[in-house]
Amino acid sequence: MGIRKNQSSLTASEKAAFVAAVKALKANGDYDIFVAQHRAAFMASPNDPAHRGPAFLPWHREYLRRFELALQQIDPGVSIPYWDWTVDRTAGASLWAPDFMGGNGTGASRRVTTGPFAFSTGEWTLTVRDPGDTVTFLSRAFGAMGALPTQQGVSATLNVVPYDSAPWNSNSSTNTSFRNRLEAVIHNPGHMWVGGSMMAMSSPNDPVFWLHHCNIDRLWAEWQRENPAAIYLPPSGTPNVVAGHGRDDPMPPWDNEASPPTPRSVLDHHALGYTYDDEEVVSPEVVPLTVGAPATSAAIGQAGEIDIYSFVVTTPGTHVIGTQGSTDVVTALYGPNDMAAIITEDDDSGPGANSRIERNLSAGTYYVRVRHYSGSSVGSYSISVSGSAAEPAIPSIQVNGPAVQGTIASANERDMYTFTVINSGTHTIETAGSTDCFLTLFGPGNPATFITQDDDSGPGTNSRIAVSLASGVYYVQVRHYSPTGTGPYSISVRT
Ligand SMILES: [Cu+2]
Repeated sequence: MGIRKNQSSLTASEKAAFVAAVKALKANGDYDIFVAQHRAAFMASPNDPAHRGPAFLPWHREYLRRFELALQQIDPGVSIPYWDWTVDRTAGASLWAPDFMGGNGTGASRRVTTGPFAFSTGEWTLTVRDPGDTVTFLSRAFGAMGALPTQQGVSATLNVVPYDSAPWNSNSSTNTSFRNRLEAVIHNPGHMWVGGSMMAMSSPNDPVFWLHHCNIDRLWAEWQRENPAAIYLPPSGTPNVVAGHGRDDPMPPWDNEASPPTPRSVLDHHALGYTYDDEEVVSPEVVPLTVGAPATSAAIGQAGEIDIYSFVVTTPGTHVIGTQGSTDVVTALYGPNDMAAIITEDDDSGPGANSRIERNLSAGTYYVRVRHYSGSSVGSYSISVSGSAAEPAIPSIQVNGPAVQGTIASANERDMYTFTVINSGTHTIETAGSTDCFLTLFGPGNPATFITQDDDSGPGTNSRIAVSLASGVYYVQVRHYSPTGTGPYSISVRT
């Protein structure tokens, strides 16, 4: 998972790598495509899919992530840094040094003449510009218009709930719309303080755009963490909401893709593949639950912790995900087969302060995220999943956990196990014992997707599969090599 760091903490080589990747993207033409997408969004006004509406945050999250992935095509070690303007508030900040963003503009034209993005380098010519704009060099005018947001202003913004409110545009009250407050009161002044190129519809021409928006995205992520029950608003189909801004609306300009991003699909930034360097430690392990099995005991061990579970539905039908105990936990359900696709969230539908989600679920793998209702509290709980239909329980194997004992008790028996890969990499699945076992591996996410099989690569007649696996849920089938053979064995998965 890529870590987005505070730009002030980057090493000289990290700064150089970011700058080099940005300039490579500029040189190959892709950078200007990003600039054009941002300009096109503005020019679609009043039907702008990206600004002055609820999707301001999701649209830019998707946009930044695509930009970051493009940078990583050039240098996999690069992530977008963020600019915390509540701390780095002057032209003297290292952000503006010649080894990073370069400095303020000079002269009447406010031309940037220092750093890697100065026009004089010959490598930073503005080719995508607003209509009528003929200026081909980067310009900045620090502080000429407006002031940078303060910590006080940011804190007041983070306290606003709900996410958004009618009329779902730039007129939404900044007391009842977190989005509009963050957009209008925090984000817009950042563009204005930098000035020059950052004032344009083509503002991504200034590379500091990405660092500015990265900080906006970080604040949204922080707000989401502090308000786990506050869902994205409004739902699709809400009257007078511009297309692309409803929760399940495909977001232009990506709406013609096979599975276009929606505001809902980008709500979990971890699922998109990145995190921020200031996030509290999140329990990294996905704990497999079995439908119909006894409850699993767990705890929110530290403030802000999120526990993640997975379970596999093989028999479609009504399922109940419930917590037990005296801790006020909030549970969110995701899937099928997509850790980022939220289905629903619940706080207190169960007994006491427990959560309870009852849903008709199709076959597939589901994920459950559990956190304390209060971001500052801890406590123990237990969690279980039950299904209305008799669900054949698939025992799970913990990666690097103890070997699981099994037996081929009758001719032609096939034992199925599941395991969850969190960190992609080489995994070794193998049997031990004196029974001639045969392994078949399936997944990820689908017990019908064949990966590989093995008979005797392990010691003796044991089977061993060593394979590089991406994160996800896998299924492994054990049978005897002989259709009539039986016998005990054990099975393990190790990295
Ligand atoms: Cu924008």
